[in-house]
Amino acid sequence: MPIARPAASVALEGFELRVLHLPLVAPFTTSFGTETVREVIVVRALTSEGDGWGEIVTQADPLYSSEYTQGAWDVALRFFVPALLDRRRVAPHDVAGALEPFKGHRMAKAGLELAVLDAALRAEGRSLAEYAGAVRDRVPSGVSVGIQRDPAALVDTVAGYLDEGYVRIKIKIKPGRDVVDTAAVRDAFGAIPLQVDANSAYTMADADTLAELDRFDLLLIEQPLQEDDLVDHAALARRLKTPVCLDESIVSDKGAADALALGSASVVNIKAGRVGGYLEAVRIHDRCFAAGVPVWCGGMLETGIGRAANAALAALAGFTLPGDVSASSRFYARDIVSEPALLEDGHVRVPTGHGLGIEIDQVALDDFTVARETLTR
Ligand code: NPG
Repeated sequence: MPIARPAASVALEGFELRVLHLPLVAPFTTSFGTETVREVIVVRALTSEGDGWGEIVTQADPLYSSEYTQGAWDVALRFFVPALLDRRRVAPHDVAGALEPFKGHRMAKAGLELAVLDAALRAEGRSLAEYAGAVRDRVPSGVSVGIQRDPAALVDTVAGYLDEGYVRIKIKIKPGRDVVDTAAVRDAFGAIPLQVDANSAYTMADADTLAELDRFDLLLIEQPLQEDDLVDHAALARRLKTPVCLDESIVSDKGAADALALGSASVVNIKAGRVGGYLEAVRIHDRCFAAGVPVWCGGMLETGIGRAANAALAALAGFTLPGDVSASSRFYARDIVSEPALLEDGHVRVPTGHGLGIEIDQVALDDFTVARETLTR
């Protein structure tokens, strides 16, 4: 459903950007590398109506996408923040248009838009969930499990998450660690809801191996091929029984429309950062919902800021598959919000407070800050 009542504008006074280094509770390994510290940019919009918070979900290195933290920092401070401060008043739905002349850098745009959205909704006394049209007050919580030392270690790790109550397991795969890892988890845990994520580690030359995964009755296989391989994904989707889900390939609503028209995906992972913001994410949801295509909310190891926003997004009607919306403790021993997301009976609560419904833990924020810059009008 399109957003029923847009948020009013706020008078922008400035933006504060910080780079944070948050230690992870355990290393997180994907087909593109291992992270032990989450480097992330936190945005604070300073407005006459009050502050708003956002998060730029880039990683330190451009391995998941072409975006990376120093690039986002530079483009945000050099181009995006000045372009927004040029306008005296800005509403959340104006942000994308104001930044549209600048190509790409969707994660940076999304983080700035989120901060404006939070400020505007707080000023109005509305929650993000209410604004976006949420239909649930809690969302089922899936967990993304990185590649482990060996399949036995993977089984141990998955057992721990199942004990905690996660309702869906996603395992990362890469060539050589696909069929064996998936078989190990299926053998150990039977018919649990299970899916795999390749983070674009394969080509069509691997189609036979990927077809072997069909026997595991997976919910889906996520992003097997390269970001720009929509036609190959369509060919692979015809070949596999396992539903193909796209992540990296979908960077806009238009891209989602193209992928659906081509048959490149029968499920879509929606990440607000990847598509340039929560408003574009809602548009993709609406398109998929109208087309009967299931969507789920992806994760980018968000802090409590983005995690709260993701829980609100995942509460829309079309999010029919559990998302990577896990408890904060999945990644962090200490978060930067005063009430980090908890796992309760396999679910995460949708925040009801105004805006994102979070309170920043200012001490934690300062402790994790490694760089800071403020631009004002
Ligand atoms: O639960 O936040 C989470 C992590 C989910 O696996 C996850 N994210 O490819 O989807 C991904 C992956 C990722 C994380 C990608 C960080 C890029 C950066």
